[in-house]
Amino acid sequence: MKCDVLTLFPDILSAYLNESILKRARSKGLLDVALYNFRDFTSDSHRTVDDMPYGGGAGMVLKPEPLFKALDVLAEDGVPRRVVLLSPQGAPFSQKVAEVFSKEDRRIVFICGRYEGIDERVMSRVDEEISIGDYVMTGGELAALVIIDAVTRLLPGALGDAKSIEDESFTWGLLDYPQYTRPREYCGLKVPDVLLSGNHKDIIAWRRGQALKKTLAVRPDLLETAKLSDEDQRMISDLRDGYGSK
Ligand code: 9D3
Repeated sequence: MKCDVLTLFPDILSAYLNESILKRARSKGLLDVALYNFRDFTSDSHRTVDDMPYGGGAGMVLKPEPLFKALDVLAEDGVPRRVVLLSPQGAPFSQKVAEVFSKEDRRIVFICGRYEGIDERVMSRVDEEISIGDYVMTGGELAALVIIDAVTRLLPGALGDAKSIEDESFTWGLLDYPQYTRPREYCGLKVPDVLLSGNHKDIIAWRRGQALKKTLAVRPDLLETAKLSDEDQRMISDLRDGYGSK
């Protein structure tokens, strides 16, 4: 993925982009992120980015000029771009949207809002508006990082690879089963015997059961859309009837 981020606080993003998986994806050339402070595209001596809302009301509104100017300067390189505004009014981000972005050939411009909002005329330059969930943050920077993070791990070669992606397609739409590592017993807490049995079929079945049970308990809504086998359906009915106590 190639992207540009327009923000008043580029340092918020650079810290996260310069660690771990994202750092490695960037050095491998899988992820290309350019950060721009749109205050640098103001033309007044005070470098003003916001102003009072027409019609009155609390808070400040981001002025259109710095964002228009930033988009104009980016466009000078002639590279096609998809412009995404991060805002609480946006369509919900999801794993599906992450997959779409991971396959996008254009550069993606992420515009991060702040303050109470953005002058609506900026929408004339925006292709889509995206939200990361129904809660109010102080700006779009964390949303940009959430999206870049979720997309990056889908880029071929960005993760340790193959196996974990393969497991994902099997459990898609369900919550994860519990994981254990050494030691076999810690503070009196034991690893379930089945995981030490060496019986691969039993382990697969146990994990599937645990994933279904966890999903039923915490996110029953996910069971409406998950791909479930007849065996899964039977297990869920049993769990609903109160079998399989733990
Ligand atoms: C819904 C609140 N708005 C009512 C006047 C004002 C407002 C508050 C906070 C407008 C923007 C913001 C900053 N939030 C984002 O820029 C944002 C966001 C979010 O707050 N929640 C979920 N996803 C996103 S993406 C960008």
